[in-house]
Amino acid sequence: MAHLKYLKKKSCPICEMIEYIKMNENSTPEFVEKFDQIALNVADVLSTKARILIVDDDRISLKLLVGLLKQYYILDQAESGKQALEMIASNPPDLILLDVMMPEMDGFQVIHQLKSNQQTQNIPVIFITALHSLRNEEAGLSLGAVDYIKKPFIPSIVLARVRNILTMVRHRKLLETLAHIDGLTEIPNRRYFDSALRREWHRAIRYQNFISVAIADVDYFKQFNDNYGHAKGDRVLISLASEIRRNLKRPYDLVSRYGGEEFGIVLPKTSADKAYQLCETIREAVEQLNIVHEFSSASKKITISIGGATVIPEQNMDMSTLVEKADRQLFMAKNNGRNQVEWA
Ligand code: GH3
Ligand code: MG
Ligand code: MG
Repeated sequence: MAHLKYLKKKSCPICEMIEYIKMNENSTPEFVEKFDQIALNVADVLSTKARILIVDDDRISLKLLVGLLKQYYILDQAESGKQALEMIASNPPDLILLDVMMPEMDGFQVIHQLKSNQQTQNIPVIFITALHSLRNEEAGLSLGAVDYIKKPFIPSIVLARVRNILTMVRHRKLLETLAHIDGLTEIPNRRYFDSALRREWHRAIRYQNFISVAIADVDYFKQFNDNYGHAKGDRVLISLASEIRRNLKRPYDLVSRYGGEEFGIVLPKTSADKAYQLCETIREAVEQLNIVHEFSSASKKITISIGGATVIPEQNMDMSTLVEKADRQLFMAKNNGRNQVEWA
């Protein structure tokens, strides 16, 4: 519960909203537990110290800024535009403080590159510069900088502006976090599945690794809902989500709520053999939950069917072909009698 105490100390509208919902719904423990989970994700965002990259070829000015900010933030430093771009690509910061006048590549060129790249275009940039003319300020802002601070700067003003912008960054991250969580099961949703799969797909192309995808679907779930009620069906989905998640051991393995009673699983760097075995373990684990389902023709318990597929993707391959393959295998698993895993 430490995260909840942490949240209470923060004045953040989203945290207040979560607290409000919790207070008003405290009659149902599941509901409170669900919001505790969301709060945990929110606390993760809030408790992570923001990272700032300071880019300046003038060591004195670099030192001044570091001295000012180091007790509040994690700082990276670059002394040229080129070095900054490399650091941003390998480890994107939350905010960039960018000098304009630098040899070889100036700050305007740096921001231009950042804004033309989808991976970096949303990182806020503040110019801190000795260029005082309105024309330069206008140029900096129109290139997409969020602020333009003139040297010699006033420390308290820099600190306040940095803090304001990082508050906005944090709110955006919170919204992104909340927008990626399925409301019922508390696991990532379909939107997150799509973006995670895209990321892993490109990584698999780059390093020529296996990537496996599986779709798990509850057997005769309509019958379950019709006979035991939708609320009980919802509780089954919550149990299944946490059971599948419990069986994924590696940090980059992912389970998400893919559709109504379907779960999408992404297993990067996993061969067909290993992925099949893991899904077989998951299928058994679900069976072992022993959730009674008298109306299932596959078993008298809740079971799942899983279809999966594995590839080492090529540059020109479309990621959706892998999901379609897994879907066809799921169809086969259903046709062959359900409560089984089929793999391609
Ligand atoms: P099959 O073995 O072929 O998959 O049969 P099925 O009955 O599971 O499949 P069908 O596609 O006919 O029905 C899926 C059911 O899943 C229908 C719907 O009531 C249920 N379902 C989908 N989303 C939810 C949900 O959020 N909560 C609950 N309780 N049920 C859901
Ligand atoms: Mg289905
Ligand atoms: Mg089903």
